[in-house]
Amino acid sequence: MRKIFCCVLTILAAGILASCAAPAQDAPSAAQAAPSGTMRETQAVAQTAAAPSSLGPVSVQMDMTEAYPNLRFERPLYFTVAGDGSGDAYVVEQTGKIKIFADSPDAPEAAVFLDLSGNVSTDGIEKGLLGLAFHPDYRDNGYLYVNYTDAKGTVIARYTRRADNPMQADPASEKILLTFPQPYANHNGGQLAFGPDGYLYIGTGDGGSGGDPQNNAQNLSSFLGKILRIDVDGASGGKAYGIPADNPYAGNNEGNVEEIYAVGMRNPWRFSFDQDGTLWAGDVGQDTMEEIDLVTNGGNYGWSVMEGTLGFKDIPGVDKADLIPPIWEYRHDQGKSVTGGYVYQSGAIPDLIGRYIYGDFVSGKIWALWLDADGKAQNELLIESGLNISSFGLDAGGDIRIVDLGGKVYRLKESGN
Ligand SMILES: [Ca+2]
Repeated sequence: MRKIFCCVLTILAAGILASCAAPAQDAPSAAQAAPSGTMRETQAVAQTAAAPSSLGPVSVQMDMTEAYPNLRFERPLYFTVAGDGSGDAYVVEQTGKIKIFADSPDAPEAAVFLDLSGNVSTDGIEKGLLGLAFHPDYRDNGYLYVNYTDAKGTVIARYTRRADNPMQADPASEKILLTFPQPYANHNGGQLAFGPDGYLYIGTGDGGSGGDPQNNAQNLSSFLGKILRIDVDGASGGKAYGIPADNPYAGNNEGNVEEIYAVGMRNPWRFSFDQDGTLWAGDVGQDTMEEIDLVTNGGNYGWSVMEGTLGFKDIPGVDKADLIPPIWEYRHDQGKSVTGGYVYQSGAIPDLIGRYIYGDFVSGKIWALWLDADGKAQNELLIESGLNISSFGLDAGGDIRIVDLGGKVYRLKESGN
Protein backbone atom coordinates (compact mmCIF):
# COMPACT_ATOMS: atom_id res chain seq x y z
CA MET A 1 0.00 0.00 0.00
CA ARG A 2 1.30 3.37 -0.92
CA LYS A 3 2.12 5.56 2.00
CA ILE A 4 -0.96 7.53 2.74
CA PHE A 5 0.54 10.24 4.80
CA CYS A 6 3.54 12.08 3.66
CA CYS A 7 2.71 15.65 3.49
CA VAL A 8 2.69 18.83 5.42
CA LEU A 9 0.97 18.48 8.72
CA THR A 10 0.24 14.81 8.55
CA ILE A 11 3.70 14.33 9.79
CA LEU A 12 3.07 16.57 12.70
CA ALA A 13 2.38 13.63 14.92
CA ALA A 14 5.44 11.81 16.06
CA GLY A 15 4.09 8.40 15.25
CA ILE A 16 3.23 9.33 11.74
CA LEU A 17 6.53 11.06 11.36
CA ALA A 18 8.15 7.71 11.96
CA SER A 19 6.10 6.04 9.29
CA CYS A 20 6.78 8.82 6.84
CA ALA A 21 10.47 8.55 7.42
CA ALA A 22 10.42 4.95 6.27
CA PRO A 23 11.46 4.35 2.68
CA ALA A 24 8.62 4.12 0.23
CA GLN A 25 7.82 0.49 -0.39
CA ASP A 26 6.21 0.84 -3.74
CA ALA A 27 7.49 3.98 -5.35
CA PRO A 28 6.43 4.27 -8.97
CA SER A 29 8.63 2.47 -11.41
CA ALA A 30 9.73 5.69 -12.99
CA ALA A 31 10.93 6.85 -9.60
CA GLN A 32 12.82 3.63 -9.03
CA ALA A 33 14.50 3.98 -12.38
CA ALA A 34 15.51 7.58 -11.81
CA PRO A 35 19.08 8.21 -10.79
CA SER A 36 19.53 8.59 -7.10
CA GLY A 37 21.02 11.80 -5.93
CA THR A 38 20.45 14.74 -3.74
CA MET A 39 19.32 18.14 -4.84
CA ARG A 40 19.30 18.46 -8.55
CA GLU A 41 18.15 21.05 -10.90
CA THR A 42 15.31 20.27 -13.20
CA GLN A 43 14.56 21.17 -16.74
CA ALA A 44 15.05 24.65 -18.05
CA VAL A 45 12.90 27.28 -16.48
CA ALA A 46 9.98 27.95 -18.74
CA GLN A 47 6.75 29.89 -18.78
CA THR A 48 7.68 32.04 -15.87
CA ALA A 49 7.77 35.71 -15.19
CA ALA A 50 10.74 35.32 -12.87
CA ALA A 51 13.66 37.27 -14.21
CA PRO A 52 17.29 36.21 -14.36
CA SER A 53 19.40 38.03 -11.82
CA SER A 54 22.97 39.05 -11.21
CA LEU A 55 23.00 37.12 -7.94
CA GLY A 56 26.02 34.97 -7.20
CA PRO A 57 26.56 32.48 -4.38
CA VAL A 58 25.40 33.46 -0.92
CA SER A 59 28.37 35.16 0.70
CA VAL A 60 27.31 35.26 4.33
CA GLN A 61 26.92 32.59 6.99
CA MET A 62 23.44 32.33 8.40
CA ASP A 63 22.28 31.96 11.94
CA MET A 64 18.85 32.35 13.45
CA THR A 65 17.36 33.78 16.59
CA GLU A 66 14.00 33.91 18.31
CA ALA A 67 12.02 36.80 16.92
CA TYR A 68 9.78 37.17 19.99
CA PRO A 69 11.43 35.61 23.04
CA ASN A 70 8.42 36.33 25.26
CA LEU A 71 5.86 34.78 22.95
CA ARG A 72 4.83 31.18 22.48
CA PHE A 73 1.97 30.03 20.30
CA GLU A 74 -0.22 26.93 20.11
CA ARG A 75 0.65 25.01 16.94
CA PRO A 76 1.44 28.15 14.94
CA LEU A 77 1.01 27.76 11.18
CA TYR A 78 1.51 31.22 9.77
CA PHE A 79 2.93 34.68 10.33
CA THR A 80 1.84 37.82 8.52
CA VAL A 81 1.22 41.53 8.81
CA ALA A 82 -1.79 43.54 7.74
CA GLY A 83 -0.05 46.10 5.55
CA ASP A 84 -1.76 48.88 7.47
CA GLY A 85 1.29 50.55 8.94
CA SER A 86 0.22 49.59 12.45
CA GLY A 87 3.46 47.87 13.44
CA ASP A 88 1.49 44.83 14.56
CA ALA A 89 1.98 41.24 13.43
CA TYR A 90 -0.29 38.20 13.44
CA VAL A 91 0.22 34.50 14.01
CA VAL A 92 -2.32 31.86 12.98
CA GLU A 93 -2.77 28.97 15.39
CA GLN A 94 -4.00 25.70 13.94
CA THR A 95 -6.43 25.26 16.81
CA GLY A 96 -8.38 28.29 15.66
CA LYS A 97 -7.03 31.55 17.04
CA ILE A 98 -5.36 34.46 15.33
CA LYS A 99 -3.03 36.26 17.72
CA ILE A 100 -1.94 39.90 17.43
CA PHE A 101 1.17 41.46 18.92
CA ALA A 102 3.60 44.31 18.42
CA ASP A 103 6.16 43.23 15.82
CA SER A 104 9.10 43.78 18.16
CA PRO A 105 11.54 41.47 19.94
CA ASP A 106 10.30 43.06 23.13
CA ALA A 107 6.64 42.19 22.54
CA PRO A 108 5.47 41.18 26.01
CA GLU A 109 2.42 39.20 25.00
CA ALA A 110 0.11 38.28 22.17
CA ALA A 111 -3.63 38.95 22.35
CA VAL A 112 -6.50 37.15 20.67
CA PHE A 113 -7.45 38.98 17.47
CA LEU A 114 -10.03 36.40 16.35
CA ASP A 115 -11.07 33.12 17.91
CA LEU A 116 -12.49 30.56 15.47
CA SER A 117 -11.94 27.58 17.75
CA GLY A 118 -15.65 26.88 17.67
CA ASN A 119 -15.77 26.88 13.87
CA VAL A 120 -12.79 24.80 12.94
CA SER A 121 -12.50 21.06 12.89
CA THR A 122 -9.10 19.76 13.91
CA ASP A 123 -9.97 16.07 13.88
CA GLY A 124 -7.20 15.42 11.41
CA ILE A 125 -3.70 16.66 12.03
CA GLU A 126 -3.68 18.64 8.79
CA LYS A 127 -6.97 20.34 9.58
CA GLY A 128 -7.76 23.50 11.45
CA LEU A 129 -7.26 27.20 10.85
CA LEU A 130 -4.78 27.11 8.00
CA GLY A 131 -4.48 30.47 6.28
CA LEU A 132 -4.99 34.22 6.65
CA ALA A 133 -4.77 37.15 4.25
CA PHE A 134 -5.58 40.78 4.83
CA HIS A 135 -7.38 42.72 2.14
CA PRO A 136 -5.03 45.10 0.29
CA ASP A 137 -7.22 47.95 1.59
CA TYR A 138 -7.46 46.49 5.09
CA ARG A 139 -6.63 49.78 6.74
CA ASP A 140 -9.77 51.30 5.27
CA ASN A 141 -12.21 48.38 5.01
CA GLY A 142 -11.06 46.11 7.85
CA TYR A 143 -11.53 42.93 5.80
CA LEU A 144 -9.49 39.79 6.41
CA TYR A 145 -9.87 36.34 4.89
CA VAL A 146 -9.34 32.95 6.46
CA ASN A 147 -9.05 29.39 5.20
CA TYR A 148 -10.15 26.72 7.66
CA THR A 149 -11.59 23.24 7.72
CA ASP A 150 -14.86 22.38 9.40
CA ALA A 151 -16.43 18.92 9.66
CA LYS A 152 -17.31 18.90 5.94
CA GLY A 153 -14.37 20.47 4.24
CA THR A 154 -12.74 23.77 3.40
CA VAL A 155 -14.25 27.15 4.24
CA ILE A 156 -13.00 30.43 2.79
CA ALA A 157 -14.55 33.28 4.77
CA ARG A 158 -14.26 37.00 5.30
CA TYR A 159 -14.23 38.66 8.71
CA THR A 160 -14.26 42.33 9.58
CA ARG A 161 -12.20 44.25 12.10
CA ARG A 162 -14.22 45.66 14.97
CA ALA A 163 -15.11 49.30 14.49
CA ASP A 164 -14.60 49.99 18.16
CA ASN A 165 -11.37 48.05 18.62
CA PRO A 166 -8.82 47.62 15.83
CA MET A 167 -7.05 44.96 17.89
CA GLN A 168 -9.91 42.53 17.32
CA ALA A 169 -11.94 41.11 14.47
CA ASP A 170 -15.63 40.56 15.05
CA PRO A 171 -16.45 36.80 15.23
CA ALA A 172 -20.04 37.60 14.24
CA SER A 173 -18.92 39.27 11.02
CA GLU A 174 -18.28 36.02 9.17
CA LYS A 175 -19.25 36.08 5.51
CA ILE A 176 -18.63 32.72 3.90
CA LEU A 177 -17.32 33.10 0.35
CA LEU A 178 -16.64 29.56 -0.71
CA THR A 179 -16.85 26.03 0.63
CA PHE A 180 -15.94 22.70 -0.91
CA PRO A 181 -15.79 19.18 0.53
CA GLN A 182 -12.59 17.44 1.54
CA PRO A 183 -12.87 13.69 0.95
CA TYR A 184 -9.97 12.82 3.28
CA ALA A 185 -8.47 14.49 6.34
CA ASN A 186 -5.15 15.39 4.74
CA HIS A 187 -3.97 17.62 1.87
CA ASN A 188 -6.23 20.57 2.53
CA GLY A 189 -3.93 23.20 1.12
CA GLY A 190 -4.58 26.27 3.19
CA GLN A 191 -2.73 29.26 1.83
CA LEU A 192 -4.44 32.53 1.02
CA ALA A 193 -2.67 35.48 -0.58
CA PHE A 194 -3.63 38.54 -2.54
CA GLY A 195 -1.77 38.88 -5.81
CA PRO A 196 -0.55 42.13 -7.32
CA ASP A 197 -3.75 42.04 -9.40
CA GLY A 198 -5.80 42.45 -6.22
CA TYR A 199 -7.36 39.00 -6.56
CA LEU A 200 -7.36 36.41 -3.77
CA TYR A 201 -5.40 33.24 -4.51
CA ILE A 202 -6.32 30.04 -2.66
CA GLY A 203 -4.25 26.88 -2.48
CA THR A 204 -6.17 23.61 -2.31
CA GLY A 205 -4.71 20.16 -1.79
CA ASP A 206 -5.72 17.15 -3.84
CA GLY A 207 -8.22 16.07 -1.19
CA GLY A 208 -5.92 13.63 0.50
CA SER A 209 -5.32 9.95 1.02
CA GLY A 210 -2.20 9.08 -1.02
CA GLY A 211 -1.51 9.20 -4.74
CA ASP A 212 -4.65 11.27 -5.43
CA PRO A 213 -6.97 8.25 -5.80
CA GLN A 214 -9.79 10.42 -7.18
CA ASN A 215 -7.45 12.16 -9.65
CA ASN A 216 -8.76 15.47 -8.36
CA ALA A 217 -5.66 17.48 -9.25
CA GLN A 218 -6.18 16.86 -13.00
CA ASN A 219 -9.98 17.08 -12.83
CA LEU A 220 -11.15 20.47 -14.05
CA SER A 221 -14.54 20.01 -12.39
CA SER A 222 -12.95 19.70 -8.95
CA PHE A 223 -11.79 22.50 -6.65
CA LEU A 224 -9.09 20.17 -5.31
CA GLY A 225 -5.45 20.06 -6.30
CA LYS A 226 -5.55 23.61 -7.62
CA ILE A 227 -4.58 27.21 -7.15
CA LEU A 228 -7.86 29.14 -7.27
CA ARG A 229 -8.31 32.85 -7.92
CA ILE A 230 -11.35 34.96 -7.04
CA ASP A 231 -12.30 38.63 -6.98
CA VAL A 232 -13.42 39.41 -3.44
CA ASP A 233 -14.47 42.91 -4.48
CA GLY A 234 -17.00 41.65 -6.99
CA ALA A 235 -20.01 39.34 -7.00
CA SER A 236 -21.48 37.58 -9.99
CA GLY A 237 -23.37 34.47 -11.00
CA GLY A 238 -24.94 34.06 -7.59
CA LYS A 239 -21.54 33.83 -5.93
CA ALA A 240 -20.28 35.95 -3.08
CA TYR A 241 -17.29 36.97 -5.23
CA GLY A 242 -16.44 37.57 -8.84
CA ILE A 243 -14.58 35.40 -11.34
CA PRO A 244 -11.65 37.28 -12.88
CA ALA A 245 -12.32 37.53 -16.62
CA ASP A 246 -8.95 36.02 -17.51
CA ASN A 247 -9.26 32.96 -15.29
CA PRO A 248 -8.60 30.09 -17.70
CA TYR A 249 -12.09 28.60 -17.39
CA ALA A 250 -14.11 31.78 -16.83
CA GLY A 251 -17.47 31.50 -18.51
CA ASN A 252 -16.96 27.92 -19.72
CA ASN A 253 -19.92 25.65 -20.45
CA GLU A 254 -18.14 22.36 -19.80
CA GLY A 255 -18.58 22.27 -16.06
CA ASN A 256 -15.03 23.30 -15.36
CA VAL A 257 -14.43 25.22 -12.16
CA GLU A 258 -14.30 28.89 -13.06
CA GLU A 259 -12.26 29.69 -9.96
CA ILE A 260 -9.29 27.67 -11.26
CA TYR A 261 -6.06 29.57 -11.85
CA ALA A 262 -3.66 26.61 -12.09
CA VAL A 263 -4.04 22.82 -11.86
CA GLY A 264 -1.99 19.73 -11.05
CA MET A 265 -1.03 20.62 -7.47
CA ARG A 266 -0.73 17.99 -4.74
CA ASN A 267 -0.65 20.11 -1.62
CA PRO A 268 0.58 23.66 -2.27
CA TRP A 269 0.70 24.31 1.45
CA ARG A 270 2.45 27.67 1.19
CA PHE A 271 2.88 30.02 -1.76
CA SER A 272 3.74 33.68 -2.12
CA PHE A 273 4.21 36.51 -4.59
CA ASP A 274 7.52 38.24 -5.00
CA GLN A 275 7.94 41.95 -5.64
CA ASP A 276 7.74 41.32 -9.38
CA GLY A 277 4.43 39.53 -9.01
CA THR A 278 5.79 36.03 -9.64
CA LEU A 279 3.92 33.31 -7.76
CA TRP A 280 6.28 30.85 -6.03
CA ALA A 281 4.71 27.69 -4.63
CA GLY A 282 6.10 24.82 -2.62
CA ASP A 283 4.14 21.70 -3.58
CA VAL A 284 4.49 18.84 -1.13
CA GLY A 285 5.55 15.53 -2.68
CA GLN A 286 4.35 11.97 -2.28
CA ASP A 287 7.05 9.32 -2.02
CA THR A 288 10.18 10.77 -3.51
CA MET A 289 10.32 14.43 -4.48
CA GLU A 290 9.51 17.87 -3.10
CA GLU A 291 9.18 20.76 -5.53
CA ILE A 292 9.11 24.50 -6.06
CA ASP A 293 6.90 25.79 -8.88
CA LEU A 294 6.58 29.17 -10.54
CA VAL A 295 2.85 29.25 -11.10
CA THR A 296 1.32 30.96 -14.11
CA ASN A 297 -2.26 31.50 -15.26
CA GLY A 298 -3.64 28.26 -16.66
CA GLY A 299 -0.52 26.26 -15.91
CA ASN A 300 -0.64 22.52 -15.18
CA TYR A 301 1.98 21.48 -12.63
CA GLY A 302 1.69 17.81 -13.22
CA TRP A 303 0.37 15.97 -10.17
CA SER A 304 -0.56 13.12 -10.14
CA VAL A 305 0.83 12.28 -13.56
CA MET A 306 4.16 13.54 -12.32
CA GLU A 307 5.80 13.82 -8.93
CA GLY A 308 8.30 16.57 -9.60
CA THR A 309 10.01 15.51 -12.82
CA LEU A 310 9.35 11.83 -12.14
CA GLY A 311 6.48 9.99 -13.74
CA PHE A 312 3.88 8.94 -11.17
CA LYS A 313 0.88 7.51 -13.01
CA ASP A 314 -0.92 7.78 -16.30
CA ILE A 315 -4.22 9.63 -16.41
CA PRO A 316 -6.20 9.40 -19.65
CA GLY A 317 -6.42 12.71 -21.45
CA VAL A 318 -3.41 14.30 -19.80
CA ASP A 319 -0.49 14.90 -22.15
CA LYS A 320 2.84 15.08 -20.36
CA ALA A 321 4.02 17.63 -22.91
CA ASP A 322 1.50 20.09 -21.45
CA LEU A 323 2.84 19.82 -17.91
CA ILE A 324 5.11 22.46 -16.40
CA PRO A 325 8.05 21.07 -14.42
CA PRO A 326 9.18 22.57 -11.14
CA ILE A 327 12.04 25.06 -11.23
CA TRP A 328 13.58 23.09 -8.40
CA GLU A 329 13.04 19.79 -6.66
CA TYR A 330 14.75 17.73 -4.00
CA ARG A 331 14.63 14.14 -2.98
CA HIS A 332 13.56 12.76 0.34
CA ASP A 333 17.11 12.43 1.59
CA GLN A 334 16.99 16.24 1.99
CA GLY A 335 13.56 16.54 3.53
CA LYS A 336 10.08 15.12 3.22
CA SER A 337 7.65 18.01 3.18
CA VAL A 338 8.51 21.30 1.50
CA THR A 339 7.36 24.53 3.11
CA GLY A 340 7.21 27.29 0.52
CA GLY A 341 8.62 30.63 1.58
CA TYR A 342 9.22 34.15 0.31
CA VAL A 343 11.59 36.12 -1.81
CA TYR A 344 13.64 38.09 0.67
CA GLN A 345 13.22 41.84 0.41
CA SER A 346 14.65 43.38 3.56
CA GLY A 347 17.84 45.35 3.99
CA ALA A 348 18.48 43.44 7.22
CA ILE A 349 20.47 40.82 5.31
CA PRO A 350 21.37 42.48 1.99
CA ASP A 351 22.92 39.34 0.54
CA LEU A 352 19.56 37.56 0.63
CA ILE A 353 17.63 40.23 -1.29
CA GLY A 354 16.01 38.68 -4.35
CA ARG A 355 16.49 35.09 -3.20
CA TYR A 356 13.58 32.76 -2.50
CA ILE A 357 13.92 31.46 1.06
CA TYR A 358 12.13 28.19 1.75
CA GLY A 359 12.55 25.07 3.85
CA ASP A 360 11.42 21.61 4.80
CA PHE A 361 9.03 20.79 7.61
CA VAL A 362 10.65 17.47 8.45
CA SER A 363 14.39 18.08 7.99
CA GLY A 364 14.31 21.70 9.13
CA LYS A 365 16.69 22.70 6.34
CA ILE A 366 16.34 26.23 4.98
CA TRP A 367 17.57 27.05 1.50
CA ALA A 368 17.95 30.03 -0.81
CA LEU A 369 16.86 29.59 -4.43
CA TRP A 370 17.34 32.09 -7.23
CA LEU A 371 17.80 32.38 -10.97
CA ASP A 372 21.28 33.30 -12.14
CA ALA A 373 22.16 35.54 -15.08
CA ASP A 374 21.44 32.68 -17.49
CA GLY A 375 18.03 32.09 -15.95
CA LYS A 376 19.30 28.86 -14.41
CA ALA A 377 18.02 27.90 -10.98
CA GLN A 378 20.64 27.97 -8.23
CA ASN A 379 20.06 26.62 -4.76
CA GLU A 380 22.08 26.85 -1.58
CA LEU A 381 21.59 25.49 1.92
CA LEU A 382 21.47 28.38 4.39
CA ILE A 383 20.99 26.68 7.71
CA GLU A 384 19.88 23.45 9.37
CA SER A 385 17.32 24.91 11.70
CA GLY A 386 16.28 21.76 13.51
CA LEU A 387 12.75 23.17 13.49
CA ASN A 388 9.46 21.77 12.25
CA ILE A 389 8.96 24.66 9.83
CA SER A 390 5.22 25.01 9.40
CA SER A 391 5.51 28.28 7.52
CA PHE A 392 7.49 31.34 6.63
CA GLY A 393 6.17 34.87 6.72
CA LEU A 394 7.22 38.40 5.84
CA ASP A 395 7.25 41.36 8.19
CA ALA A 396 6.35 44.87 7.05
CA GLY A 397 9.94 45.44 5.91
CA GLY A 398 10.24 42.25 3.88
CA ASP A 399 12.29 40.36 6.46
CA ILE A 400 11.59 36.65 6.85
CA ARG A 401 10.01 34.96 9.82
CA ILE A 402 10.30 31.22 10.40
CA VAL A 403 7.34 29.58 12.13
CA ASP A 404 8.05 26.45 14.18
CA LEU A 405 5.06 24.24 14.88
CA GLY A 406 6.49 23.74 18.34
CA GLY A 407 5.38 27.24 19.25
CA LYS A 408 8.10 29.77 18.51
CA VAL A 409 8.83 32.21 15.70
CA TYR A 410 12.38 32.83 14.50
CA ARG A 411 14.22 35.12 12.13
CA LEU A 412 17.41 34.72 10.17
CA LYS A 413 20.50 36.75 10.96
CA GLU A 414 24.05 36.83 9.75
CA SER A 415 26.45 34.85 11.90
CA GLY A 416 28.27 37.08 14.33
CA ASN A 417 25.67 39.84 14.15
CA1 LIG B 1 4.34 19.21 -9.92
